[in-house]
Amino acid sequence: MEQLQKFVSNKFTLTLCFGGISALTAFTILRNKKGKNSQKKGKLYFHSVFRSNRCIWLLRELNALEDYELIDVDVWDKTSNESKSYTETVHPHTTVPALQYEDLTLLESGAICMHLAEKYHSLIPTDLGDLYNIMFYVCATLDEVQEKLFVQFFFNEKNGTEDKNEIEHATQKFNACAKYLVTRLRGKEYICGDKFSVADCVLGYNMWWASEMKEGILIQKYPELLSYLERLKSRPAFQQTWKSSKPVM
Ligand SMILES: N[C@@H](CCC(=O)N[C@@H](CS)C(=O)NCC(=O)O)C(=O)O
Repeated sequence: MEQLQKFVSNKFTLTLCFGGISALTAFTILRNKKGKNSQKKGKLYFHSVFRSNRCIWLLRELNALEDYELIDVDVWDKTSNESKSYTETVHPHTTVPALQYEDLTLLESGAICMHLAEKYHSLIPTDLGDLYNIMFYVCATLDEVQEKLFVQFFFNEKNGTEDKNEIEHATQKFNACAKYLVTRLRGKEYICGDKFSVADCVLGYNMWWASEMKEGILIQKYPELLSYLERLKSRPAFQQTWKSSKPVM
C-alpha cells in the first residue's frame, strides 16, 4: 500500500513536471510565432498632401516610418483597378488614410494617430481629457468645415457652381473654430501644452490646409494660428513629409 502511494505520488510529480514543460514549450512556440507576426510591417495607405500626411508626419516624429510599408493610392481615380481593389479590401469609402495590419484595419486619420502614439508610447500629453477633446474637435468639427470650403473653393468655384450661402456659413464656422483654437493656444507653444504631441500632427494638418486654401484667406487674420503653423513647419519631420507634396488639388 505504501509502495502504491509512493508510485502514485511519483507519477503525479512526473506528470506535473512533464505537463509543466510541455505547457512552457507550447507557450514559447506560440509566443515566438506571435512575435514574428507582429514584426510584419503594417501598411499605411496614403496619397500625397492629403490627411494621410498627419500619419506620415507622426511616424517621422516617432522615428517609426520604417516599421510601415507606405502604399500610394490615387483615391481620386475611382475607376482604376487599384482603386476598386482598395475599396473592396481596405477602405469602403475609397478615402485615405487607412492603416492595415493582418488582423486590424483602421480607417480614420485621428484614430490612426492615436493608435501610433499609444503603440510607441510617445507624444501623448499628460492631460488625456484635453487630448481627446482636441482630437475629436479637429477631426469631427474643424475637418467638416474645411472639407465644405475645400469642395467650394477647389471644385465648385472652378466650374461656376459654388454655393455662396454655403461658403458664408462654413466661413463663419471656421472663424468660430479659429477663435476657439486661439484661446486654447494662449500661453502655450503647442495645442496640448508646451510639448509637441500627437494632437499637433492632427491640428497642424488643418492649419496647413487652411493656409493653402485661397492663399490662406481663412487663417490670415489669426496671427496666433499663423505663428503656431510656422513653429510646426520648422520641424524637420514636417519638412520631410511635405517635401514631396504635389500641389493641392
Ligand atoms: N475622416 C477621414 C477623412 C478621409 C478623407 O476624406 N480623405 C480624403 C483626402 S484628405 C480623401 O481620401 N478623399 C478622396 C475622396 O473623397 O474621394 C479621416 O480623417 O481619415
